[in-house]
Order: sequence, then structure tokens, then C-alpha cells
Amino acid sequence: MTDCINELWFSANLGVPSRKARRAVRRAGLRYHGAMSNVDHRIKIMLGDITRLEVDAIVNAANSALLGGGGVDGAIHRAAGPELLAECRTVGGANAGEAKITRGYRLPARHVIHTVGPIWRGGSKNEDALLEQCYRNSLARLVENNLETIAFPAISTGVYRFPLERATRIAFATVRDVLEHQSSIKQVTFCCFSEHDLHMYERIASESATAG
Ligand code: AR6
Repeated sequence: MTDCINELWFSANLGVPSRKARRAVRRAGLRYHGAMSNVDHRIKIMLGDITRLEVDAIVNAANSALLGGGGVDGAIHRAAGPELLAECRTVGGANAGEAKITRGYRLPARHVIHTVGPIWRGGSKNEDALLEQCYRNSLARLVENNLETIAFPAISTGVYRFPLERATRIAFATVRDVLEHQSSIKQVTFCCFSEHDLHMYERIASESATAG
């Protein structure tokens, strides 16, 4: 099933999916989203480990110390090696919603953009706006550094307990809005770490493509 979905989105990036991809998608019980807009064809959804992606920058869902942790943060630091922690020590931490860039060291990605998602506290503590800022500021760091491709994990939806559907809607709305104004960004990948997350992203992608 995962291969089918990857094939759909890979094909979608190139334009209209092949007949083989559309058949695979139907067999998997998923929808083909139709012709992609100029924004949608630059968005890719995949299932996998973000530390293995060869993109200009991967985003780390960090904490405000920016000195490593569990979840995707731990995986990124393990894969990048101790040089990443050494550079992070010079960066000085970050507040929720901010994003700071370092090199990628032993990662296939050239850079890491460290952003601090909000901890979910029921929704009345500015969590939505802070999560939106994570996406906006990460993409701003990408553009400032003349980089073109980026991959995001599902920021805040793990240890920080932000509800997945709500977070996914914010991720799509923000990325689509930025892409409409930033033609220099060539590809934004949403890297899901479970089939459950992948299906949520697939559903919201189809809704937001229809709405847009
Ligand atoms: N590739 C892609 N996604 C991953 C990977 C991976 N290798 N590993 C985990 N995820 P979390 P948060 C997914 O908890 O909620 C850390 O300790 C994971 O399944 O990593 O923003 C930091 O230091 C989930 O969908 O980040 C902070 O203290 C998503 O990444 C705190 O956790 C985010 O889950 C940040 O919490």
C-alpha cells in the first residue's frame, strides 16, 4: 500500500499520474486527486524515516533547548552525529514557533531546520498560531538560504500531543499559502512515520486540493 501511495505522489509531482499508478491507487482503496495545481504538484506525501531523505533541508521537531531529545529529534541527532549537537550548542535555543538552521553533517540532507512546536494544552494557549509559525519560519529559513527542497515531520503531534487532524490541516494550509507566493521552493515533502498519519495526510491533501 505504501508503495502505491508513493507512486501516486511521485507521479503527481511530474504531472498527471500514470495509468499504472491510478490502478494501484484504486486497488489500495484510495482516491486520485485529479490534475494538480501549481501548488499541489510541489507537495509530496510519503511514509518513511526523515533522516534518510536527500533534500536540501529536513525539519526537526525540537524542544526549546535545541540540544536533542526523543522522537524525530533523537533520530536526527543520532543520524547526523555529534557535530550537529556541537553546532546546536552555538545556536542558543529557540522559542515555540521559531526556526533555526544548521548544517546536516552525516545526514543525506544538507541542512537541518530546527523548529519548536507548541505543547498541546487544550487549544486555548495559542497552539494553532504557534504551529503555523513553525511551518512559516521553517520555509523562511529555506528561502533565505537559497534552498529549494524541504521535508517536514508531523511537528508537535508526538510527545507534544497536538491533535493530528488539526495539526495536519494547519500544515497544509500554511504550506500551500507560502508556496503560492514563493516560486523558489521546488518541493515540500510531508514525511509520515506511520500508516495512520499517512492516511490522515492523504485525506487532508485531497480536501485542501479540492477547496483550493
Ligand atoms: N522520521 C519521521 N518522523 C518521525 C521520525 C522519523 N525518524 N521519528 C518520529 N517521527 P515527536 P513533537 C514522528 O514526538 O511532538 C522530542 O523529545 C512521530 O511519529 O518527535 O514535536 C523533542 O526533543 C510524530 O509523528 O515531536 C521535544 O522535546 C512526529 O515525528 C519533543 O519530542 C513528531 O513527534 C517534541 O515533540
